[in-house]
Amino acid sequence: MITLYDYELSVNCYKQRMLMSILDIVYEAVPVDFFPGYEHKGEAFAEINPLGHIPVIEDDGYVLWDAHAILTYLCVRYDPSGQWYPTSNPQLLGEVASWLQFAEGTTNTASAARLHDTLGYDFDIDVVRAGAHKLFRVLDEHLWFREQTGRGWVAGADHPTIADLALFPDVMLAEQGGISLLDYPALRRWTDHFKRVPGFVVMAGIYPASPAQSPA
Ligand SMILES: N[C@@H](CCC(=O)N[C@@H](CS)C(=O)NCC(=O)O)C(=O)O
Repeated sequence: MITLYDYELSVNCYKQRMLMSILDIVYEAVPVDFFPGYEHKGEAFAEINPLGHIPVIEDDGYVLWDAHAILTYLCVRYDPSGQWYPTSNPQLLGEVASWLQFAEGTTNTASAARLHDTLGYDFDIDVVRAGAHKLFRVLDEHLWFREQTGRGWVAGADHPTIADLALFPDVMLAEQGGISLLDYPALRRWTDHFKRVPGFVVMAGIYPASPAQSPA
């Protein structure tokens, strides 16, 4: 059984909960008092992750940290379809890896702005918001071109991958960090699209797709 060291409001923990729901993986969540307790910065937690970050998983004694590393591990081990982390398609895999790296950027800008505004984290808010807008412009244009090819996902496949999953919460919750999505129509269409993935789960501030827009 997998254990997820988890904080309900963390985007990076949400990514793990989302993937485990999509892949139907049974897991136990161990809540970490991220705020206001800063448990992830304590000595006991340093035994689990010396960097003091969540998420961390433990799978039958195997401990792994780093949000995107965990996503790749879970896919390779538990996704028989090979869809979410497409190891058998080198070009698609390369694109997924590239967009996962891009998602580090959206986490360090858009989600940092959210941590600043909601939990009082000490970031230069103007810098992180500007950084998020720069990345969102790139992603919005990219997704617009993808739409023209009839493939509405981040990597060039007709199905979502962990690149979509890793970017989704940073985009979807950006407004909590004072970053409006008004100027990014393709981004908004893509978030609606992602909400219809079977197994999609919500977290505070993220709502399911509107039934009115669901296909008949
Ligand atoms: N790339 C890192 C980032 C994870 C991350 O930033 N996690 C946040 C919660 S969403 C965190 O633990 N922040 C604590 C801190 O940086 O002080 C990883 O995946 O381990």
